This record gives sequence, structure tokens and C-alpha cells, in this order.
Amino acid sequence: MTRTLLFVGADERNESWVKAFAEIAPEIDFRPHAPGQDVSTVPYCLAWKAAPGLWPAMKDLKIIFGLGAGVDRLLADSTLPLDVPLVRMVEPELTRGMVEYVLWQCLFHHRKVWELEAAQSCATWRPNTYPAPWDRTIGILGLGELGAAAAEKLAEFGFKVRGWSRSPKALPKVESFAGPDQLPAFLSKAEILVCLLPLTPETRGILNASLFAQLPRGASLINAARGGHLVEADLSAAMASGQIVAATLDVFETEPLPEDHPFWSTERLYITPHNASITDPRSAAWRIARQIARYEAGEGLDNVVDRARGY
Ligand code: NDP
Ligand code: OXD
Repeated sequence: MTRTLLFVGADERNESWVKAFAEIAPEIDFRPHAPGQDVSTVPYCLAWKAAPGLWPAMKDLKIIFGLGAGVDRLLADSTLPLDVPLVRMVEPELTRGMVEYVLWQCLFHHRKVWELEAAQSCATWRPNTYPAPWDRTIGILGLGELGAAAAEKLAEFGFKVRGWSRSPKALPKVESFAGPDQLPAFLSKAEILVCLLPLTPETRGILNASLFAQLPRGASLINAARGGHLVEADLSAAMASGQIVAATLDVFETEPLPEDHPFWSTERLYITPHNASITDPRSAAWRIARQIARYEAGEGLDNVVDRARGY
């Protein structure tokens, strides 16, 4: 079988992917997608989301590799073949980047940097106060590849860390809560809430008024998962009332965030442009090549998405 891998990603990053595959996995015939290309015999595809008409044209498709950890955009396409395994991205650089982002933002909210900014803006020497990390509780929604790694790093820093997932977890120094029944108890002490859930029908809109009301007053929100998790108007209302004191958002329902969106000018709302973490082409090329080799040897694939769960 030819090891041709069709690449359907953002054009501006094509070059780094071509280079990574040439260096790390020269046995793979790596081909950026181009309009009009014959893809009928191409067995492998690496995609963030499909180009219209692509899946039906890939008649000999064996594996779809998602370019990201989240596969919601791929699953949203009704033409995505059901009988072809969909492998999501799990690679250490993506995890490291997310741990770095979560740590950075948790420290920012823990230290209430907006108070320092306000003092500096009027040239005032005003030391602010903040608790020791062991007196600060951080809650992480989603304790998968990324959430678990972030939780462990925050615990290492001395924070009280709790996590919420579908199934219970046993992570050192991380209090585990699972399922809808334990969500209220999890939220009740989460002073800084970090969302690292996949976007599924069950989790869409989870960051809403009812959830915000269950957090301690003056909590912070960090959403690094998907814009679809957040009910934007509910966050605006919770920030206006002081229930949520500050937020960092990396992801949005509409990306890029439109110029006239009220979030751009909301006080204590910090925006990053969906770059909390980015898949590293070299690290990904190595893993994809290894998965293809294993598949061709008749072995199983890692990180296959469970279509029924949606992640
Ligand atoms: P995983 O699939 O490894 O982890 C998902 C976690 O969410 C699991 O702990 C899972 O529980 C939990 N979960 C899923 N559904 C529910 C539910 N209904 N109730 C409770 N818990 C639930 O995903 P990753 O950690 O790799 O990635 C998480 C998300 O981060 C991605 O889907 C993507 O959207 C986002 N992301 C964002 C990036 C950015 O730059 N902003 C970069 C990379 C990822 P259980 O363990 O029990 O199955
Ligand atoms: C991802 C992302 O899901 O970058 O990997 O958002």
C-alpha cells in the first residue's frame, strides 16, 4: 500500500508540516490538499476539518488523523465516514503547551494581576494580597490527557486541585469528582475554574449561568477548550454582577472573534487567539508514522475517537 497522507490544514503552516514529514518520516508521501487533486486512492488523511466534498472523494480511506486533540469540527461533518477510524492528536508538545498555558493563566488569576494593572495605570504603589497556593482551590473540568497533566503541575505548585470527569480518577494530590451528580460539590469550592473538556452534545453550553452561580463568589474562569462550551451572554452577566471576577478565553463560538464583539472591551476579560497550545509538526509526524506502520502490520491504533461518546 502507498503511504500517502493527505494534509488538510491551515495553508500558512503547510511548510512546517512538509518539512517535518520530510525529516522525521520520509517513508510517508505527504501531500498538502489542493483543489482538483485526485484523492480516490489516498489511504490516510490528516485534517483539522474536512474540505467540502473531500470524504466522499476519498474512496480508499483507511485512517483519518485529527490535527488537534479536539475532534468536534471533524465530527460535525455529516459526510465523515463512520467506518474509518478517527484518531485524535495526542502528543507531548501539545500537552506541554497546554500545561504551560494553564499554569500561566492560573498564576495570573491567583495573583489578581488586574489589581496591579489598575494601580500601575495611576502610578500608585499598592501591593495587593493573595492567598498561599495551598489556600487556593483550582477546579479543572476534564481530567483527560491535558486536564490531568495541568492538574498535576498545579498540584506540584502547591495549589489545592480538584478535577471533574465522566469517570473517577486517581491522580496524586488531585481530588476527583465524577459525573453530573458530583458537579455541584466540585464547583462549590473552585475559585479558579479551568475548562478542558471536549465539545460534545453533553458538554455544549456547560459554562452557563447555572454553573457560574454554583462557584464561590468572585471566581475566575479560564476556557481553553472550545467556544461552544460557553454561553457568552451568561458570562457577561456573571462578570457584570461580580459572580465571576475575571476570565481568560482562548476559544470562541466564532473564530476569529469578530472585531465588534463585546468581549474585546470587557474589563478583566483576557483574550488569547486559540493558541493555548499548538500541535508540534515534528512530534506529530513521528507519532503518525508510527501509527501507520503499526496499522499496516495489523496492530491496533492508539487514541481512536469513540464516536458514541464524541471524544
Ligand atoms: P481527553 O479526551 O483526553 O479528555 C477529556 C476529559 O473530559 C476526560 O477526562 C473525560 O472524562 C472528560 N469528559 C468528557 N465528557 C465529559 C462529560 N460529559 N462529563 C464529565 N467529563 C467529561 O481530551 P484532551 O484532554 O486531550 O483535550 C481536551 C480538549 O481540549 C479538546 O477536546 C479540545 O477541545 C481542547 N484543546 C484546546 C486547545 C487550545 O489550544 N485551546 C489545544 C488542545 C486541545 P473521562 O476521562 O472519564 O472519559
Ligand atoms: C486542539 C486545538 O484541539 O488546538 O488541538 O484546539
